[in-house]
Amino acid sequence: LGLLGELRRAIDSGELVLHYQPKMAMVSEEVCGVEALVRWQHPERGIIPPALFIPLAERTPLIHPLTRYVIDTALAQCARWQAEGRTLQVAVNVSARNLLDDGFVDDVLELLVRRGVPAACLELEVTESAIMADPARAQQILGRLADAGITLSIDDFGAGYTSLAHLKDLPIHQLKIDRSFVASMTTDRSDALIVRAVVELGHNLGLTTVAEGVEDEATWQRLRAAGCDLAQGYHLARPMPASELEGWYDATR
Ligand code: G
Ligand code: G
Ligand code: MN
Ligand code: NA
Repeated sequence: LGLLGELRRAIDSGELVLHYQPKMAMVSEEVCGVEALVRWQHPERGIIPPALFIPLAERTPLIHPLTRYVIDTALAQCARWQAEGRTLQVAVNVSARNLLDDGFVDDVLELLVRRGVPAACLELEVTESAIMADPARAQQILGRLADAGITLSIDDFGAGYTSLAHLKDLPIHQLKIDRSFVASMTTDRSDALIVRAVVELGHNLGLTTVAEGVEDEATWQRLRAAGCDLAQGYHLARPMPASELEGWYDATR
């Protein structure tokens, strides 16, 4: 049995666990939410990172129950945090194949109702390539999700090739600037210019801008000076299990 064959069982038996990485507002330094990142706690192979099994799952219908499981688990966690007075929006990564699935929107709305979580507490991150796979359809699906009150972000922005014509018409709220630009903005003048241009583009389109992969204080300062709204990265915190995230979050308040 290859990894893929084992994955179905792994989803059902709770071997997939979520780690959470915080996002912080750059001016107020308030933690506004977390990104859920899945890991596979394999009984024999140890922890398997998502890069090793998500691409496999994406080639099969297995990505549907997998994404549903991740959203449901993140929403259940969000509901617990809310009950404990921790106001954290949770972001989940969504694959192209999820967006093209007829049942996706209804599934997400049903999970929100079942977990009793307001739609505003959920963010979905979609890559540019997922949107460009079928822009008209993506626009329609994203429109239904946005109408329901879910926050929508374009992940890894700048790494793909969203045409600006599409970007203008997409019902999205945030641009997450790809970490390849962010990581080198203190050493590479072009990357610094690109980051500033994306922040400006985002703001001109009425979008919140998020820098991912912020690894040091110098990068944080540059981003803040550029007017970037939110930051995420090792400089703040690594992705952590829920219990660890709670300790970290409580210490920032
Ligand atoms: O956590 P890590 O940096 O190893 O994640 C590697 C990649 O896996 C990232 O591109 C991330 O977006 C993706 N990823 C992590 N969790 C999920 C998930 O639940 N669903 C999807 N589709 N991708 C995920
Ligand atoms: O593609 P996506 O943006 O969803 O990927 C998120 C991935 O980026 C996660 O796997 C996470 O572990 C990783 N990540 C988060 N912060 C940093 C960082 O500061 N530096 C690097 N190199 N990777 C990061
Ligand atoms: Mn992401
Ligand atoms: Na990203």
